[in-house]
Amino acid sequence: MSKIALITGASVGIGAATARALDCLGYSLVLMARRRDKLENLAQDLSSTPIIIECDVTDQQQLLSKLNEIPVVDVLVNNAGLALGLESADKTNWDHWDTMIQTNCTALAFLTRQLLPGMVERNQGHIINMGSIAGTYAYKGGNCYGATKAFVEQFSMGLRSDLLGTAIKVTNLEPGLIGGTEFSNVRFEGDDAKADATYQNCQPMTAEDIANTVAWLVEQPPHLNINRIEMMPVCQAPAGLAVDKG
Ligand code: 8X3
Repeated sequence: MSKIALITGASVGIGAATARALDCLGYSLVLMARRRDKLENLAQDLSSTPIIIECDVTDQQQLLSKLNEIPVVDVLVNNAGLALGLESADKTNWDHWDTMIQTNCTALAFLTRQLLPGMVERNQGHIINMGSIAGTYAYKGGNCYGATKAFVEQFSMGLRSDLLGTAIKVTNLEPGLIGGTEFSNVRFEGDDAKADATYQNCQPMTAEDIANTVAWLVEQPPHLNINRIEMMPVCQAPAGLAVDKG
């Protein structure tokens, strides 16, 4: 019987690419996202029919009502997340911060909390959390987004601690700059010029680069847990601390 992977934020970007990659490995998929039409389009590309769960991960009541549609999950890819804005912390829009905290932290923890008891009972599972290099390295305007991803990193390591003694794996995957997805368009609220400028004169990673890494992760032998993977394109590096001499 094929293994089952649940991917949140599966409609586009890393989520959709991960669905394709795990489909190639023979996984049965549970695809969760708000936009059913995009999930249905994605389903056309897959070799087996996925379970489609139209759900806003930040809506806990809605999510609870969908839990009975979710079968026993072997791999949970907590991918749903977003960055909003790049303003300085003193000028930022509070709603942006609130939405990032609700989506990147609260929803991720909530869904994990729902599925974890079953994984522990079966002594089987792999939780792959989508972190970010922004959780480790601060950059201007990264403020709350980076903090949410630091939460994801520490949450992942906390899960590792709690799950010691079980066969359940936890990995925090921490990508840097990725092009060709909605990420920057969402961050800049549809300002395509700003989004495009992010990738000018550099070659960012692709959603497929990250999906291939997820596929590699789930292929590792049972005794091996990859705690964290940090990924950047060659054109990106942690460029050191800033000093204001003005
Ligand atoms: C986003 C990574 O480098 O675009 O998670 O800030 S970066």
